[in-house]
Amino acid sequence: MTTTAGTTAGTGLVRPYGDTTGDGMVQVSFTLPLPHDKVAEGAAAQLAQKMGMDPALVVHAKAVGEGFTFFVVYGRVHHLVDPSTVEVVERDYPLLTPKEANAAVKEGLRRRLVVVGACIGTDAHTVGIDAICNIKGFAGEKGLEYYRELKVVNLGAQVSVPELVARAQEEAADAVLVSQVVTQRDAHLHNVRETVAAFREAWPDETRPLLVAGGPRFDETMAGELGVDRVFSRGTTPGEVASFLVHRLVTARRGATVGQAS
Ligand code: B12
Repeated sequence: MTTTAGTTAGTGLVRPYGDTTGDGMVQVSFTLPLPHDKVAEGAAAQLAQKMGMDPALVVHAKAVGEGFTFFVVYGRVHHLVDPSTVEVVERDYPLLTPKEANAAVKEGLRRRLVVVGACIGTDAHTVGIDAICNIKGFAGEKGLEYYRELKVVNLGAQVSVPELVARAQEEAADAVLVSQVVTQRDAHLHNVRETVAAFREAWPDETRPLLVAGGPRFDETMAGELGVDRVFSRGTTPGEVASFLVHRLVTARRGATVGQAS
């Protein structure tokens, strides 16, 4: 039984909706390596049916270059999803204002906290790392360069892993921020793994800079699998990153020292 809110009564299960609540309608888009004709449209509908859409209606088809067609298909799925089984990375540190972050670094570290950022590999998409690092910031928040107690070295685009290691060593970085936007052939995952391996080789675990990866198509639950300390994804704000760095590099470490001493 489906309630008007699109949830299945009492179970917490939900289904998507398009025209009327709980109707199961979804829209997907994809490209097939076929010239645009009726056969191609039929193939698109067949693919959507095999993906579980029934009925599946091709609502848009457009030739994109020779021998390829882009499709949008609208149709009904019958699947239910259970939000209670979804795994997410919840923020496990307090959000600090720049003033609070500066005060914590000043008191806890007694020197500026050094952050090196870069967009690595052949990736030239710097808008994301700039949104986090540059003073002008993102989403109404100032970037890390605004924080008086942070020294930010933003290396920009297409930085090689050896260059990143060398600069992190030279700057005695406390944290290194790696941005990856292009995901073709899983380049973002390969590049981050290469970075992790290089950092493990260059530093012993106890002194290795905190390694943070970010970009719109990362799955935040993948930090452990990739070997980084944290993954940030779409819509990250500079304040979240600053708060995380202060938490891991200052507050939590001080807490550990205090705890050990007592
Ligand atoms: C602008 C842009 C470009 C510009 C980049 C200019 C620049 N200086 O950055 C130019 C024109 C150069 C460009 C080129 C290309 N692009 Co482009 N580009 C885009 C576009 C339109 C916007 C990206 C962007 O700026 N987003 C805004 C920022 C603020 O968002 P963000 O990057 O997600 O960053 C946020 C978070 O992810 C996070 N974050 C990001 N990095 C980090 C790092 C850390 C440490 C942390 C904590 C957080 C964090 O914080 C940020 C703020 O919230 C996207 C499509 C789109 N709408 O997203 C395509 C897109 C990324 N580009 C794409 C492609 C394919 C290319 C090219 C290969 C095209 C070509 N054939 O030449 C080239 C590649 C060039 C190269 N060598 O990398 C594809 C990538 C597809 C894929 N599967 O990987 C996209 C998705 C477009 C598409 N739909 O096909 N591109």
